[in-house]
Amino acid sequence: MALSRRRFLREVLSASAALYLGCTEAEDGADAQALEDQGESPLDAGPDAEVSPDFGADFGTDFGADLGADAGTACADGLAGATFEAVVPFVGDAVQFHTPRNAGWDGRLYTDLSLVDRNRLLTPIPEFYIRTLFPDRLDLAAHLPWQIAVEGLDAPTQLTLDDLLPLARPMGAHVLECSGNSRGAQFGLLSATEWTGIPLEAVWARLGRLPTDRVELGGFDDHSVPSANNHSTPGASWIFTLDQLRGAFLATGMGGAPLTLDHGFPVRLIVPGWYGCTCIKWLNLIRFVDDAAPATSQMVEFASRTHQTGVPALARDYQPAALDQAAMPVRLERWRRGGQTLVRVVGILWGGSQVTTELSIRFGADQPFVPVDVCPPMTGNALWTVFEHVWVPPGPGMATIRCAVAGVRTRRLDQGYYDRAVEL
Ligand SMILES: Nc1nc2c(c(=O)[nH]1)N[C@H]1C(S)=C(S)[C@@H](COP(=O)(O)O)O[C@H]1N2
Ligand SMILES: [Mo]
Repeated sequence: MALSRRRFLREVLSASAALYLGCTEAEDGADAQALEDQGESPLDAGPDAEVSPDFGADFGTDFGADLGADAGTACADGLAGATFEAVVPFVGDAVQFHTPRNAGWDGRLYTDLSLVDRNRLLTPIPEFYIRTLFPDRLDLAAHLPWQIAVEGLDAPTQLTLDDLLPLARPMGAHVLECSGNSRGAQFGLLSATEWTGIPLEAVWARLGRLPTDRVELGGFDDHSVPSANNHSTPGASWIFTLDQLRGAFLATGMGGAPLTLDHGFPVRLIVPGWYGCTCIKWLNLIRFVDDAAPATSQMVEFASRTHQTGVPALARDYQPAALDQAAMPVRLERWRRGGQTLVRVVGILWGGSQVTTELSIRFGADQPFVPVDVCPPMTGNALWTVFEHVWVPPGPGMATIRCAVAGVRTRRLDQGYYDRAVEL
C-alpha cells in the first residue's frame, strides 16, 4: 500500500470525509471533528472494531426484531416450545472468513454469510468480501486529487473527483456478488451494504452532449504480483449502454464511511443487480465507444461466469451481466422439541428484478419442493431478503438442500450451483 491506513486518513481523508459520504456542508465540520476526536478513520477499523453500530437500529424496525411480537406482521413461529441445540455446518465448510489472503488480483476476503439475519442484514465493512486487494502499484499520493479521464468527446477531458463529490448522495443498500462466487469460497464472495455515490446521470449531465450511447468504464488494474496460473487477466473495464447504466453510480462511500482502499478508494462503479466483475474499482476512465467496440479483456475473462453464450468478440453482443434470482440456506440450526429434531433453516433470496413469493425448498433430489412462507415478505431486489424454514429431517443422514423460485429466470439455481449439503 502506498499509504498506511492511518496516514491515509490524516493526510487525505479527514478534511473531505463528509463529501465522500454525501453529507451536507453543515455536517462536514461535525464529521471531521468526530474523526479527529477518534484519532482514527473508520478505515482504521480492524476486524474487532464495531462498524456501523446502528445498522440494526436502521433495519430492525422495518424487518421486525421479534417476529412474534411485531404487530404489523404475523409470522408463524415454527419453533415455539423448541430448544436450540447447535449450529450445524454445511458439508465441506472449510474457509477462513474475514481475513484477507493472497496478493493483488488473487487477493480475497470471504464473508461469513451464516451471520446474516433479519437483524443483521448489512455486512460490516471489515467482513465485506474482497476480490482483488488494493493494487500495490497504485501510488495514491501521486494520484490525488483523483482524476477520471474522459475519452471519446470532441476533446479529451479530465474530471476531478473533488468536483463531483458535492453530487454524492445516499444510494441505498445493495448486494454485491462476485460472478466467481462458489462453494469453494463457501459462497462468501457475496455481501451487502449501504452505498453513497454519484449517480452516473449526474456525471453525464456534467459532460454535456454525449457522443455515443455506449461507454467503457475502466479502473486502475496493475499489481506487481501476477495472478497465479493467469487466473485473472490484467485490465479492469466493462462496456455498457447508457441504458444499462440507469441507476448505476460512482460509489465513494460504503457502510457509512468512505470506501476502503481494498474496495476501490477513492471511487468505484456500482451497477445495481449486476455481478461484481462489472463494478470497476479505482475507477479512472470513462470512454465513449461506438457500436463496433471489441469486448474488453475483463468481459472476455468473465464471459462464462456472466451467462454469455461463448465469448462474443464485440461488446454489443454481451448480455447484461445481471444476477438472476437466487436463494440458498446460509445457516442451519438443530433444535429439539418433545423428542423430535427440528432444523431451522435461515436463508437468503437475492438477485433478480421482480418481487416474488414463489420460493420453495427441497431436502434431497428425491424429495419434493415445499413452499417457503417468506415472512416478512420480500419487498425489493436491491438487498437480500432473509427467509426461515423449519425442516423436520426424516432421520440421520445426508441431505442436499436446494431452493427454487418459480416464474423467473434462475439459471444458477437450476444448475444446482447454490446447492448445500448437510449431514445429520
Ligand atoms: N480495478 C479493478 N476493479 C475490480 C476488480 C479488479 O480486479 N480490478 N475486480 C472486480 C470483481 S471480479 C469483483 S467481484 C468486484 C469486487 O469488489 P469488492 O472487492 O469491493 O467486493 O470488484 C471488481 N472490480
Ligand atoms: Mo468477481
